[in-house]
Amino acid sequence: MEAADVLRSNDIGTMVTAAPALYPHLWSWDAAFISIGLAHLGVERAGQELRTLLAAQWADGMIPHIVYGDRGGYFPGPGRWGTAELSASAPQAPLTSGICQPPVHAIAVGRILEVARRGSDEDRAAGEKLVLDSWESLYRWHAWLARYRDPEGTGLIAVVHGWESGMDNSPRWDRPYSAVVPGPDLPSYVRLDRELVRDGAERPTDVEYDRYLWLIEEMRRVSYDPVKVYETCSFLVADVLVSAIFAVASDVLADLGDEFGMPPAQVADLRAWAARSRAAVAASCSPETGLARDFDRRAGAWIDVETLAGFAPLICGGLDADAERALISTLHGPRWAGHPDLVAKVPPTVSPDSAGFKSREYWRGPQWPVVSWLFGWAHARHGHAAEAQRLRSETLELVGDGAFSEYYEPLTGEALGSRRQSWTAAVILDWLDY
Ligand code: 2M8
Repeated sequence: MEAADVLRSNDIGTMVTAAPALYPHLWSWDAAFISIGLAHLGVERAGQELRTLLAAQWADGMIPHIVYGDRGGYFPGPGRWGTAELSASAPQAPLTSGICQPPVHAIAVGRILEVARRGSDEDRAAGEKLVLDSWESLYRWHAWLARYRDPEGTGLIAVVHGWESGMDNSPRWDRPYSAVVPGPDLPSYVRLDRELVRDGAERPTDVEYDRYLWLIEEMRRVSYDPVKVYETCSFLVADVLVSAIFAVASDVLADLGDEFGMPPAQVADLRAWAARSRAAVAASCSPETGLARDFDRRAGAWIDVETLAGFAPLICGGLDADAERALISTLHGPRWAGHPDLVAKVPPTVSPDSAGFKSREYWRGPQWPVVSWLFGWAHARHGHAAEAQRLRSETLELVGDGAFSEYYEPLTGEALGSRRQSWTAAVILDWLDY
């Protein structure tokens, strides 16, 4: 009931904001997870959430990472991006940011349909209508990623900003960000997040923020043209977790396409993208650690930083059975989710045994319930039922304080970041209704 209350109280009518104060707008991948939670309260409202997001899809196919509502309260706001003035592809309304986030949306549509089919006739009809109404938009979104973020057809999808990964300040990005040098003409700005999360150690640093804002300047200068962004942006990294999500979401979308009679040529595209990305994720694995790696396209080098993203092959499959079993054991073993110092056996974003581990700092160590759900969903899909159950019960334990926090301190279980974060409540609702 409390999880449902979080979603209802963050619902401003047209959208469920990602969090009440810190994130008072709609975020792309949050909206997908939120819609899964909403499905348990009513399939129609779940579909509406995705429709709000898809209504902001750019003409070229990109789904933007933020869709702004009409309240301010977040920096950077639409004025800082200037997408409506600068890009012919961006919508004039609603206003959006100029980058994207991980493509989890087809996963959400698939899950909503499952939930809908267990409900009333109206729920079932609403779930099926959502598939029919969203399929083409999602196909165009996947086509955009394949075309503009992997123009050489490697299978690894690139991000041009740490925000696009969703794991904004992960140590994965430290080296690529060290090559992002803000110019003296970076317009001044005032962070609002630091007013809302008082403990600075829980948020990215000011040095990091300067780089985040500088990348926006670079993109403004090429009017968000995706070809020029790819060519000129000083941050360009092939993201192995985004690629794994892209692969499995393409599988889900292709299966829905077959079932609902969508054009066979488009379904074939999705299957080809899925196969290519799955193979590329598997091929990225480090011979030493077995973990998948990002590739810094600007530096031309693999990023050998050990983080939770290294378990990307467990999201999309594609390893041989022995390698997959070994990776599962590592994820649930004593260096990661089974680390003896953790309060709950939920994977931290960085292992406590890693030099880069920071127990309170955002994507540098804390446990994120939403990421745990994603791994749990993938475990169930790939036949690892016991491990899926463990993630579910351990995450429910972690969030048992009822704060529905954005993230948790792994060594103490302390709630961190925003309270009443929508995607945390949403995945808990889904798990309670399994
Ligand atoms: C965080 O990112 C935003 C920028 O997009 C921020 O820090 O202001 C990340 O955790 C991201 O993954 C998430 O989608 C967003 C909203 O919850 O917050």
